Amino acid sequence: MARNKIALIGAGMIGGTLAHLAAAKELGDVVLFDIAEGTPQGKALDLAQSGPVEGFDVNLKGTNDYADIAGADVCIVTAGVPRKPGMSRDDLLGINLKVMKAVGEGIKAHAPNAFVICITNPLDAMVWALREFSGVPHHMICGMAGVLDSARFRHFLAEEFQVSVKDVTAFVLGGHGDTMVPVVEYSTVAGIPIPDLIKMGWSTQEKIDAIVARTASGGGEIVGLLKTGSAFYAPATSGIAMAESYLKDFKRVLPCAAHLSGQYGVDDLYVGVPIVIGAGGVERIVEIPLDAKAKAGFQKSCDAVRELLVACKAIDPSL
Ligand code: TXD
Repeated sequence: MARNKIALIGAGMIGGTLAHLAAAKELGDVVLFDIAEGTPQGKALDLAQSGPVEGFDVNLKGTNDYADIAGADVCIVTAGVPRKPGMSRDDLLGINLKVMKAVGEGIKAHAPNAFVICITNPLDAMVWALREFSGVPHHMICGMAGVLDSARFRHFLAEEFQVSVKDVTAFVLGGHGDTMVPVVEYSTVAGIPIPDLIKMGWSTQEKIDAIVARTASGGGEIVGLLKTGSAFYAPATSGIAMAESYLKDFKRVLPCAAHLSGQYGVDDLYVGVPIVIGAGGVERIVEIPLDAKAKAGFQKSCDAVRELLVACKAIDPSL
């Protein structure tokens, strides 16, 4: 049986980390694509040379030619520019929308049957634009944001509760970052919801509220520290979890930006909801009942995403 083929469109900080994780986990052969000449080729060769030490047998190739992504099973897209201090994710829209057009055309021409995972920011708008430009079916594309936001939430909760991260689950909805909606009633330690943990004296409402706020601005906190770019280890790890669930038909239930066609009362919008990712791509949208507060937060998130789409259409009338 031929190995899976994973195409990474963008060989920057996240792209290089994606390649490293995909190779170390032997998810399949890796093609690193970028417009920067030398970067994908250099990173692919360097990673290949780590193979004998790490013990992985996969082929890694760097390229500036879209033809080399032909037949990819998965395409993970990080092409574009990241934030610098003082920039919002939305400030990236003008530049990265043009990048999504080029990437979408590359995927359409060479890997139309791939499962596409978009990471480029502003994520909720870029995944929609990439779908428009690439023409892939709605169930074969989603955006990585919620897995990262919930990972940040889970890390802070595990620290607060002094328990293993393995036993902390987090439920986030909505747009990436500032407008994300953590649903504390569905976030648990070993199945015990956070409100019950507060009643059990494990924490206080104030501390949990502060954790929610820190999670929502988690990306900006790292941009402020790094100064030269944004987070890349946790984003790459999150993208790989989604790719692995597709390639191995794990049917994981993960928060991702997916196409809604009426679920949550939302039609024709990509926004963060829990989905089931298996060999069929986005196999199911998980629709949970929301209380008034969560419903209001989710609606605010959807409104913010729709505003970004208006901005996209103003820039590119073909959308
Ligand atoms: O949760 C999330 N979705 C976010 C996403 C988490 C963190 C970062 N997020 C976004 O991912 C970030 O705001 C950026 O939009 C992307 C990629 O971030 P990264 O840190 O990897 O940026 P780099 O290191 O600048 O890499 C981007 C690469 C770089 O090598 C460019 O040469 C390349 O993209 N690039 C292109 N490749 C192909 N085609 C085109 N047109 C192109 N333009 C730039």
